[in-house]
Amino acid sequence: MSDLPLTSTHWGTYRVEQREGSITALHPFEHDTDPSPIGKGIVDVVEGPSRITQPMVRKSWLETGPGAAPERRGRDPFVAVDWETANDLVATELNRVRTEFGNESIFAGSYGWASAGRFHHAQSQLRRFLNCIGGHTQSVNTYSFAAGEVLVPHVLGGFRAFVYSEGNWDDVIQECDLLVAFGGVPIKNGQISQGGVGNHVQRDNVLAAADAGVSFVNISPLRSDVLTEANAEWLAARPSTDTAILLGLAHTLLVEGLEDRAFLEKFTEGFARFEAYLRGETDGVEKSAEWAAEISELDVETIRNLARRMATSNTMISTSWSMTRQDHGEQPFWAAIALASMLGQIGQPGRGLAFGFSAMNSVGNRYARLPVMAMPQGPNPVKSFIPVARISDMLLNPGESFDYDGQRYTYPDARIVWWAGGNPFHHHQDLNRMLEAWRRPDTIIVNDWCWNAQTKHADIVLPVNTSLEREDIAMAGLDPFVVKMDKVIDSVGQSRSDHEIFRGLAEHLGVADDFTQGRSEREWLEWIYEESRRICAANDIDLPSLADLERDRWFEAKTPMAEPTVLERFRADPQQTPLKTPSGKIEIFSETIASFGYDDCGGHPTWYEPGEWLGQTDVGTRLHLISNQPTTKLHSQLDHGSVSRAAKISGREPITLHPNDAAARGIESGDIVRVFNERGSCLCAAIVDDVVRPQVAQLATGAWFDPDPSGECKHGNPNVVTRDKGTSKLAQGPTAHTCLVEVQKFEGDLPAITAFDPPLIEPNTP
Ligand SMILES: Nc1nc2c(c(=O)[nH]1)N[C@H]1C(S)=C(S)[C@@H](COP(=O)(O)OP(=O)(O)OC[C@H]3O[C@@H](n4cnc5c(=O)[nH]c(N)nc54)[C@H](O)[C@@H]3O)O[C@H]1N2
Ligand SMILES: Nc1nc2c(c(=O)[nH]1)N[C@H]1C(S)=C(S)[C@@H](COP(=O)(O)OP(=O)(O)OC[C@H]3O[C@@H](n4cnc5c(=O)[nH]c(N)nc54)[C@H](O)[C@@H]3O)O[C@H]1N2
Ligand SMILES: [Mo]
Repeated sequence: MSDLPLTSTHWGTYRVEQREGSITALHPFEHDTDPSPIGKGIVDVVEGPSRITQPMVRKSWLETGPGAAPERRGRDPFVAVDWETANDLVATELNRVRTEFGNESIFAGSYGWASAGRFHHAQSQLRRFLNCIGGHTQSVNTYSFAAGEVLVPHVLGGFRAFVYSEGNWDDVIQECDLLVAFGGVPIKNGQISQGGVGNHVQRDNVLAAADAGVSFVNISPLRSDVLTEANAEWLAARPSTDTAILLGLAHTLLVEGLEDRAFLEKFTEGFARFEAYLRGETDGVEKSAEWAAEISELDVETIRNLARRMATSNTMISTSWSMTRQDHGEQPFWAAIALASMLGQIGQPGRGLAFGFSAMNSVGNRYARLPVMAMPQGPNPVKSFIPVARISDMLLNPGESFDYDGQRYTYPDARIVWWAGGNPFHHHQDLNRMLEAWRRPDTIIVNDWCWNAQTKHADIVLPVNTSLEREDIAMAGLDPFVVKMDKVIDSVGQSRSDHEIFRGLAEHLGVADDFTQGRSEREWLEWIYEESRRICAANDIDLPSLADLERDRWFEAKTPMAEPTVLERFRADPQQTPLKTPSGKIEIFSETIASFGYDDCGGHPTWYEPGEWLGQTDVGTRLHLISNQPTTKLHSQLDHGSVSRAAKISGREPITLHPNDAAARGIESGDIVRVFNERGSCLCAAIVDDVVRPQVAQLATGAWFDPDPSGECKHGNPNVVTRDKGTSKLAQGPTAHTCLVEVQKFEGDLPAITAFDPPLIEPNTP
């Protein structure tokens, strides 16, 4: 087995078997102690009807050119063309838009996860190519934690420097008594690490912490967000009320004199302003435990007792990334930092604050991150950008202005939209609104390998090969394993790597030398690896020669973290190692943010009523929908594969309902239900289980959008009903987790699932 070629994915490393040029099996890597089943899902879909094997052009677009019948996107047949024709069409369209509108009108934010592998990173290849011809409009921040990425730098002086390493399992196991996890410690999410995983460690760490006597508190609408074996206390709060709970805990500390005044004095800025708010001096509302209990539907004494336990234990607060994907998603992170500051334990081992244990496998491990080279994108002369989740706003409102992190900017007039390595039909909220926006650009180009909703809604589809069809190196820096990814089979059909696609286009546009710098794919790979080796060596990390790596196929560069973390250094010496904030301290009050004058994000952690939630007076029979990350796949990737399909019921995505809510609607496990609100509707299959709290419905993301003629998704994609509003003017992050829906039993004839069928393809008859 260990002689078989290796491949790396975001969900793990696998040995690959092939016979006569076709993939026959994937086996877990022998050094993975808790391998993810997700990988096997690729075997039956590398080839087959859902694979795109030739460049494709939407029929109306081919016949009448850019802007043709945009309402027919997703409905028109496609026409298969050869690469020469595809390159001609794309190059001509790029030149038209560049000269008539300027490069700003090429939107290539192209957000998404693509595949593991340092060289074949789809977005880098796309942006490098576009930067060779004058640049493109970008997107900033992530769907993962936009609100945290923009807020936390104002409060702690950075975000990425904290998110993976502040708080680690070794110290939790040794030092922590009480782990209070907002959004839990979801092992399902620990299957993933961006850029590749060698060994999955989250489950073992949770079990070791439980064995060591750590008490887990799971504050979440889902009991299963902490492993059963950890015996967590489950506080099933209303979704999107974390900020109120955090404020109620903070208020309890305050009125019971449990706050660490010495810590607040020495290490934080502006606590007095926050204290006045907690005491109700600024708005007449005390943020008491009673107040928090009413909002969250937790028990008052539970909140009070938790505050007391936190003050008298070695306490770690873990804040799941999901909290940033709710309305006002800046606030729970800020309130958690404020609460941890009041406890005074920040910067001590196993205590204080961690950003989302098990959000990915790489969170909470105390080893040095590998400093590695990325595929260089080159300078982008275009300065225009959007916050990533404002894609529909941009397309619907060209020329209009928007707020973001203290400034006002203008939406560009995007004429070309280009996606390589991401899927907005998976990731974006309110898909019906997005479909409206999707009609605005003249031309939509997508590089992808399968007929998912996004390729079906494109004008020009450029077929890429999968990572099993090209060589690469997995070396994202987050995971200690470096894996030489073998090319196991030839490219399926006429598919090409993203690099090869852009090299072809660069030749057409006369910028091939700029794009390739004279290097072949193999020479780029060698260059990226040798550069990474050099940078690692400068940081005392020795990577093997490429020849040795190719011989052994993998290398574990596990180097203990040499340095204390930022917060450990800050606690040890706040004068010498201040935070990179204006005051050098933790900004419980931020003059900077206050100076922006936003009505939806003021100068200190604040409870703002969410746009939709169970506490609103007209909630009626609606349930709160949690569209969390799926267990059997990564986002939309491999939804068409065997592993994801095995978890569906009657071919539809399962939705979990509490027995009370199911009974009230006459719904039983296995029934098909319609989930809907004013934004849209979808069909799913019910699982009735008290693993969710009453009034909450849980429907994971990832089912490929499969609209019937009326727009109802037959397959269960939650983003037809989620809301498309920014977290606030500060971060403008997505708010998918703040969403109310009606759920009804579906009666009538079940429509067939067409999500995995290719579109109609016509031969090219000139
Ligand atoms: N309702 C709701 N929505 C959410 C979330 C939520 O919690 N709730 N979470 C959000 C989050 S955190 C995220 S990160 C996003 C994820 O959203 P995305 O990252 O956009 O989702 P993926 O399905 O990973 O999309 C990757 C696409 O790249 C393609 N691909 C794979 N390899 C290659 C390659 O080598 N080249 C090219 N060109 N393409 C390739 C895949 O086929 C797939 O279509 O979703 C967000 N959406
Ligand atoms: N298997 C798998 N793993 C993944 C991914 C995947 O697609 N599949 N995606 C990866 C990516 S891109 C990311 S960004 C991370 C995201 O990691 P997270 O943000 O942690 O992911 P979620 O599953 O959205 O949320 C975790 C849990 O938070 C709970 N939750 C939801 N809303 C609330 C709330 O208002 N309050 C509280 N307290 N809890 C709430 C939900 O019950 C949910 O199960 O996951 C990564 N891991
Ligand atoms: Mo994410």
